[in-house]
Amino acid sequence: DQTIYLKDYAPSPYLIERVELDVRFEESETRVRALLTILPNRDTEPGTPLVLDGDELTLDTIAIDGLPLVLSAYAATPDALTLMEPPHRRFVLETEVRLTPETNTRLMGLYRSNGVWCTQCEPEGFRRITYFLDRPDILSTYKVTMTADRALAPILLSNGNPSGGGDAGDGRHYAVWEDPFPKPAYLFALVAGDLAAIHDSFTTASGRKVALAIYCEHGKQEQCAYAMDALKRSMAWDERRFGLEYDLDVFNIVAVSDFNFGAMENKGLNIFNDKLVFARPETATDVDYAGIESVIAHEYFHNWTGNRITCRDWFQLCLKEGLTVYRDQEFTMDERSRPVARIEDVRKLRATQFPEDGGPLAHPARPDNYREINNFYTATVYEKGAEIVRMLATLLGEAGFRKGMDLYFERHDGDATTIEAFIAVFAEASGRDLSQFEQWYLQAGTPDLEVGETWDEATRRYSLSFRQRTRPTPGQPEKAPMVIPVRFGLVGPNGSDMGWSGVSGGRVESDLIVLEDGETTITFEGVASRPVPSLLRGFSAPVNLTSSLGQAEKLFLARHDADPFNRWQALQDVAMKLIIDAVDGAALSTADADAFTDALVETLGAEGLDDAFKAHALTLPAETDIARIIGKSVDPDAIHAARQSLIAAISERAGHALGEAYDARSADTPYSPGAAEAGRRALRNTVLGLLVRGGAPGAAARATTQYHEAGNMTDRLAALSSAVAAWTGDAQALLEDFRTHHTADPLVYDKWLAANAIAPHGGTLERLRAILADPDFPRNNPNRLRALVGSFANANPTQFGRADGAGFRFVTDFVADVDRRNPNVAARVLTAFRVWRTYEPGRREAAERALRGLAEAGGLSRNTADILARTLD
Ligand code: BAL
Ligand code: ZN
Repeated sequence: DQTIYLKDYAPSPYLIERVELDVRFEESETRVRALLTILPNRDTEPGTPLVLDGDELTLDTIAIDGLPLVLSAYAATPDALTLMEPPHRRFVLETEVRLTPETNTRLMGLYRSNGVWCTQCEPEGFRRITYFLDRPDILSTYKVTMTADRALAPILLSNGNPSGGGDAGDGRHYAVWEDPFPKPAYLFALVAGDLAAIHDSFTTASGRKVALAIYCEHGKQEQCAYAMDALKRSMAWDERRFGLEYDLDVFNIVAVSDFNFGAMENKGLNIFNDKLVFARPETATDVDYAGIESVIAHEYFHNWTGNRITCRDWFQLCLKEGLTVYRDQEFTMDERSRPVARIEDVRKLRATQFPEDGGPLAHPARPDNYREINNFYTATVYEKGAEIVRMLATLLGEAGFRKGMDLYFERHDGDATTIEAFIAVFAEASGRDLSQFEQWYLQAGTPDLEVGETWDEATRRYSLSFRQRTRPTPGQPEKAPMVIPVRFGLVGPNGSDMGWSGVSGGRVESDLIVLEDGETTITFEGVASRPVPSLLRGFSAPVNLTSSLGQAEKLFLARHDADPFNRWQALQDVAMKLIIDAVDGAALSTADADAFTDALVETLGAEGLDDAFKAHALTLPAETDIARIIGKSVDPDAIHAARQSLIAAISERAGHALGEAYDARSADTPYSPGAAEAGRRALRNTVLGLLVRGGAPGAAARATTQYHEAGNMTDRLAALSSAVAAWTGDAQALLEDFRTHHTADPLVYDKWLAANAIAPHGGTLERLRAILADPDFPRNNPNRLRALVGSFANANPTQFGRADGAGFRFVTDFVADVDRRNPNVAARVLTAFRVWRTYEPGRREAAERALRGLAEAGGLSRNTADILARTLD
């Protein structure tokens, strides 16, 4: 068992103060010479061996302070370099290794993507480049010299600032980069290749001019303009909102086409998956533009939350990721619509994190053990981590939160630190005891929060009773009560919030109830009339709320709640109940269908709500979300049919209003990616989807027309998706047309792959098999693989969950194959099975058979074996 435990953390016996790397690129191999200035740590005994990490390395030469080592002084394997008895003083270790980036299909360490040398070091890729103490608490300054053929790699980039370069003879050249900020090895990066670029600059609040560049393959420069704009807005926002300025003379971004992550925050040299850089209206959708904006911001924000202050060990990953996601979410909210951004973040949380937290892969936001750290870049660490920071901001208020953040930077700049240290600065700055709050980082599982109410007409007394419970998760059978901030209002008969004259039974701070116990009853005195409670406004805590409110009260909130998030939530709740009742065999009543449709139509026509909000209001809960709420004996076909019949009922009743809304938003204005225009398109396309899936007369033809006439990818793809989702008579032809006319760009090819993959249609699997069997299919590119099989497994519940088990086998066969080349991609796709125990018995057995087959075949990577073992546990 190779489990690593948080409790075993100990400081490294040696430190590495300075790293000088000399990297020489050749066509078929790369030589890396490293000069490491090493010194023993404070309490290290003389004679303590020094063990440097390696991964598939071959040592060519080794010396200390210029003197070659005798064989007995060290041991070198591909995984480690051990110095038996290093000097008990500062010394320089010199090593040289040879790498073959051309054959590195894992995309960790140094590899080549489209001929460009690039790196990915987080979490443990640097050890694939040179022997090193590859742990985030080893902070070093770096000087990097790169030499390459001038024609093959005219661009040579690394972290920090450029500090020299020139001719190296024989058609070769070199460049030197120095990074003055001590950093962990996971933030190291280099790029060498023949790249084009766009350039710009940003002047910081204190007047320093920073040179900005985005590098990409030739011909793609114009597609980087939106990313550059997002970068400049991010830099300005971090100054405004958190007082954080950029600290180097240059900030470079490089777009590469083969990348495991979305992007990587290497100091001064962010490397991006190209799908999160390239955008133009003909190839990128509004969702792509928004994704680019948020990830550009996210990686930039890491410069302070992650790079200047980093993690002591990988258990603390949430320290940088949860906080940085919170920061990028806030950026999006400030740049776009706050309630719409909140709805989108919560939808993502429920689609990705809640199922994780409720299944076999559940883990605390700060785990206390792992077998493979690559498997902990999860929705829990990222999205729940952001929710935890958001709750902290809710509890402390904006000014209190900012005070804590300021103290965090003041106290910990330059540190590799912990979640405890993060919480401690907020406790100190606010004078509050946050020890119970810290449980959010330590305890896995989504709390269930049940609420009941009582109203005493005679005394005008209104009570809310809360009961919280967190179900057991792997390794945590018992759960403690959590601090749950519940933002709320008591909505009166006219739709406005009512006041009260007194409150007892718990902590209430203006519009915030703070729950701390397993059970709490709060009584409000002097309430004018029986209220409808609006609870968890803005989704103030990541919990599953169930209340005793009936459908009529929910529809009242949908119309009147002062909190737009809860207006949306109320509609979701009503739809969820109607669909689940239908799954349970209760036919949709005319009265229910009318009442729900009326509320939707009213929302559609409401003044003061933006189109993006209305688009979300008109989107029914996803089938996977319905399955999660049902929780057991799940039959994806029954859920699909029930959801489908509600769509049909809406489309039948509201066809006219929907058609008018569609036409009213059909003006052919030039494309702009701004929030208002994107919202208009989102609403129009949501309406189209309802009409097409609802079988409204003429709707299928309308989708076909929109597909052909679309002036941008957002509208074209939406039309295609509606046709495919409903499998209209034209669906097959439209898929063919898209393949023929729009897939020369690999990022658009991904859209075609995903459109095929998510078709809820019996022929889907066969089509996917044919696509994968094509010898030209790019089977090493993570984006292509995820678009095809990731989309299928995560976003096509009826076909992945086919009763005959063929969908499950398709995915496990794929995982077995891809795992040999890229364990990260394979392990990630396999996580789709986290729901397997929630299926009805037939599907459950089929899924288990597929998983056990994968286990029995053996030979899996540590990444995939870990996910598989936990999934089956
Ligand atoms: N640190 C890995 C990519 C990201 O979260 O920014
Ligand atoms: Zn991040």
